Formats: sequence, structure tokens, C-alpha cells
Amino acid sequence: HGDMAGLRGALIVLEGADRAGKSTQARLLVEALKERGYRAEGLRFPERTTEIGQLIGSYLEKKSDLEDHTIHLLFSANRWEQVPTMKEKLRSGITLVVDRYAFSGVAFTSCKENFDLHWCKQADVGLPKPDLILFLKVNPEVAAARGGFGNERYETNYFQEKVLKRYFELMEDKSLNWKVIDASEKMENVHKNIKDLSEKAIQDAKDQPLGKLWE
Ligand code: Z5A
Ligand code: MG
Repeated sequence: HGDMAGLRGALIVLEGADRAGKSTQARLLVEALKERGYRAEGLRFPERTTEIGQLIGSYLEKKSDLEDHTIHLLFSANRWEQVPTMKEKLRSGITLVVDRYAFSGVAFTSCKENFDLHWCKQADVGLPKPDLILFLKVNPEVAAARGGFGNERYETNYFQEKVLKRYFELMEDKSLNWKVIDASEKMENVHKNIKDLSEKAIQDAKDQPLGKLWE
């Protein structure tokens, strides 16, 4: 349908700390967009079901150890392997709502010793560029009230605080459409903000070419 009209879907990304509500809001957004007559689908990274995704899953669950550059590149490869499908869907008019993307990749790896932001970005240069990046900002006390950390890798206060600083560095890039959302509010309020910004992004993106990230 969208293809015939030459209108593409928007690429909308949700980022934010542990328990900020990314997965919850991604689901609510896809439902709301569909209800309003848009074609929309959800995606998430890591996508643990692919072969590469299984390596990542096992690493996060601490069932395996991987060298730090290696796991970084696997996270990136896990995005690249979805790119043909993503492009096809966007081109056909489907809006994609993505739970974590390259910004997670850079924010997390760059907190490790001897990694810098520049190196961390390279593997993801050229990925489809999001039309909107929603950063769900929640203060640590509120996040803690949503349940404790799980047992996966990176789920410690110390690491998460460093990750947040990296996100704020990434948000200084004004060539990207970052929007900070107060995600400490009630689910419904957070959802309303996200839905309004997303509908605007869909309108703005529909007759613009899809960009390339960090190029
Ligand atoms: N990682 C990486 O290193 N490199 C990469 O390239 C990528 C990722 C892509 C796995 O991520 C790890 O991989 C992650 C980054 C790293 N490491 N960490 N940390 P994941 O996406 O699989 O897992 P996660 O995002 O950390 O977990 P999360 O806890 O799923 O967070 P969330 O999706 O933001 O939250 P949620 O599940 O929607 O909500 C959490 C709880 O709060 C839940 O009970 C909700 O019902 C509740 N909730 C949500 N919103 C509200 C509001 N507004 N009020 C009250 N309660 C709420
Ligand atoms: Mg999640």
C-alpha cells in the first residue's frame, strides 16, 4: 500500500537504562499505531533467536565468555543481519519500533576498559538511521522500585551508571533526532508522550529518504 504511494515507514528506536520500560513501551506503541491505522511492527536488539543471537544470549547469561571486541562485533552483526528485512519493511510503508539499537552497543562496550566511543561506533556506521530516538530517562530509585537487577552480565549499579554517561555523550550528536522522555511517570503518560512524538516522526519521515547512521 505504502509502496504504491511511495511512502515509507519510520524507524523509531527506544533506548534507555535497565528497567526504564523500553520493552513495555515498544509493545504499547506498536499496538497504538496499529489501532490508529498505521502499519507497524516491533523489533528488538539483541534478537536472541538467530545463530548470532544465540551466541549473544549465552554471553549475557554468563554461560559463555567472549573476548570484548568479539562480543561487540557480534552485537553489531546481529543488527546488520536484520538490515535487508528492515529496509524492505520500511520501504513498503511499515513503521518499525526498535527496542535498543546501535546506541546500546556503543554505550555498553565503551564502558569497558580500553574502548573508546569512536572505535565502538565504527561497526554500526551505515546502518539505517533512526528517524526518532526516544531516550527513556528514569532515575535509579524509580528503576529499583520496578524490581531488582537480574543475573545477566552488565546488571550492576556501577556499570549502569557509566552506561548512562555514555548515552548522554551520544545524545550530544545533533544530527540525530533524540527526544528525552520522562519514563518515571505512569505507564499511560509515558505512552502518550511516545505516541505523539512517533506520529509526528511518521509524518515527517514518510517522504524523506532513509538516512545512514553516523555517516
Ligand atoms: N546490549 C549490549 O551490550 N550491546 C548491544 O548492542 C545491545 C545490547 C543491543 C540485554 O538487553 C543487554 O544487552 C543489555 C544491554 C546489552 N544489558 N543490560 N543491562 P535487553 O534488552 O535484553 O534487557 P534490558 O533492556 O536490560 O532489560 P529490561 O530490564 O528489559 O528493561 P526495559 O525493557 O527497559 O523494561 P521493561 O521490561 O519494559 O520494564 C521493566 C519492569 O518495569 C516491568 O516489570 C514493567 O512492567 C515495569 N514498568 C515499565 N514501565 C513502568 C512504568 N512507567 N511505571 C511502573 N512500572 C513500569
Ligand atoms: Mg527490555
